[in-house]
Amino acid sequence: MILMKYTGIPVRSGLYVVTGMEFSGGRPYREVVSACINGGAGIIQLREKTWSASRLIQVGREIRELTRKSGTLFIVNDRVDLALALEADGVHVGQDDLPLPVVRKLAGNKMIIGVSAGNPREALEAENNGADYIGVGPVYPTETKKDTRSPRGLEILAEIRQAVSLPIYAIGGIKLHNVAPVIRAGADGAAVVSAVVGAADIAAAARALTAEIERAKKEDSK
Ligand code: TZP
Ligand code: MG
Repeated sequence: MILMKYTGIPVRSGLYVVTGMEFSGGRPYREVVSACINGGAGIIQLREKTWSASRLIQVGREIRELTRKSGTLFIVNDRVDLALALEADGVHVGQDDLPLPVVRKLAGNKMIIGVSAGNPREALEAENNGADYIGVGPVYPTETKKDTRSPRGLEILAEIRQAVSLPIYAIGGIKLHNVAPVIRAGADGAAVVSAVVGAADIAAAARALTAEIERAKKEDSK
């Protein structure tokens, strides 16, 4: 179980689900998020790049309600203003978003801040500037994010693991069949979009991934 440095909030599991409505076939947000939670996701991130602020707030409120009831962490992608307005547990920023010190100033010390890092230098900088966790990716090739860098591979994940002590979530092309190696390479958890929100049975997909992550972690600690 991972503890976030500032908040001390425990995370239910190593599965981090990032939303993306275009992958979930028109199913209502409430249904998708409830299924992720029922399947054991520890973190849900609201990530809808094309949505207006008003739609994000509307759906964010529903997610806040569902995540709060279940003890699941709720993270908002990119927007610290929306994260604050929604009383989310945290915000996730990339290298081209507001710089971490600025986000920390706005968010205060009670909010989780996750930062995307693609190499050890970015990861160390995030750690030194007070990030709570690092997202590393894309580890494997992915069709979900078009503007992303080339796949980082398990080697860079392992290098980043050596460089920082923060919790690491690997992302990008992670599926049930290839999640164990990312845990073995040093990730504390796996962040996925299509493998869960694109599944026919979202809860079952989340449950299987959660179990596989936990199995790989146990194997790792033997
Ligand atoms: N950041 C790096 S890869 C990615 C994001 C948001 C998309 C991951 O999606 P999928 O479907 O799990 O490959
Ligand atoms: Mg971003």
